[in-house]
Amino acid sequence: MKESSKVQQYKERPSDRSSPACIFKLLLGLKSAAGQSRHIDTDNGDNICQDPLSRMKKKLLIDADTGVDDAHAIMVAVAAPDVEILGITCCHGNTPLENVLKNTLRVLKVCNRPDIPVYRGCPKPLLAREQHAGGFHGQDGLGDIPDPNAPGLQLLQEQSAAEAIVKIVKENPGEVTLVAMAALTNLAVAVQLDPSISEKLKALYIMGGNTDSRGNTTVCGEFNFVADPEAAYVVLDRYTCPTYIATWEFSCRNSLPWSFCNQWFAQNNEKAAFMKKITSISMKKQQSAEYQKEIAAGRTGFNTWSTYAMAAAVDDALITESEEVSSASFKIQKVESLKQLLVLLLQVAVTVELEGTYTRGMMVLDYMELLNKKHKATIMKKVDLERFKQMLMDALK
Ligand SMILES: [Ca+2]
Repeated sequence: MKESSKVQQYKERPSDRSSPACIFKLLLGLKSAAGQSRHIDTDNGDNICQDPLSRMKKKLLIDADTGVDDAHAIMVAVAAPDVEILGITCCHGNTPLENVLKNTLRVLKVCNRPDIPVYRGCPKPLLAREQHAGGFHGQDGLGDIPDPNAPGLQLLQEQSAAEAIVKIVKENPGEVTLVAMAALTNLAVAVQLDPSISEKLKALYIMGGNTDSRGNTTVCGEFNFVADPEAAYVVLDRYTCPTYIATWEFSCRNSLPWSFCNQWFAQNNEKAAFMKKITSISMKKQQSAEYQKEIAAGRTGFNTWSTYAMAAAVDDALITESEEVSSASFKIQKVESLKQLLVLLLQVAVTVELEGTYTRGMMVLDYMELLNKKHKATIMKKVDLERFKQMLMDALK
């Protein structure tokens, strides 16, 4: 086994740089320079502990099929400090595209953020049969609790989702974090329109795929990847920016205690009431015996799938250190910081099965490096659940 001490670098949130935590991290960084396989990103020494006045907001672009969990995730992003949402591109998925568009506008209305641009995306997969998850999310995708005063689709931007992804990424090179919470059709079309966006992104966070060949839609397939396997293949093949994946099994292993949901919904305001209403069907479904069969080595509890990817994207500044503990064909990193959200990560090349009778749409992890892919994705393994809960609570304040 080849020994290696390759160092991972993660961006420091500018607003943290003048804090005591920043100073502590810098001290750790000096320690790492003395021979430890740890590293604190120093931005080449130019940009450490800046004046808070010079801080920049993190730029997020969201692709969604809103969807109950995507609604949760959008509300987490809207509530996050130091985050600017450049737009939300909508895709078919948990519910038909027309519902996704309406639902996204409804969520932004509850958040009092109608200014965030919303874009119409692809209504169907590239090749696969169109499918939805109304049994889980409600037939309208948002708990079947209609709002007679819901915003109209005249609020949508004229540009298509794929065009908007290309435009926004090119206007902000190296600055945009793209959070993909739906089938990956819009992302696949966007990179076909302009391949250069794959390296102009700061990072890509995906909710989708699986690691242990456990499915939630087919025997071996997670919904977002099964909903458009060809698009998932294209995205994992063509996007070469740092890529982080919140898989199905990861979300199961980090599900929330039911008691937390009671606390979450108990906040006495419009957002909490909205959240409780739209989540009701999904919660009942997750408490059913049928759903328990889907849970992969997880624990009983509430799972808000996309929100894990969103939380990691919003809070990636907390991934300030990594340690390589295996250096064969893949790497496992322990992430250590004062406040850690993701505490264990795995780096490996990934792709998607397109032809299997039982496995079409299943994510494939290339531990043996037989695919000869240079680009490795980072697979999330474990989350700091207390910190995650706090982000969810803050989303309803
Ligand atoms: Ca979704």
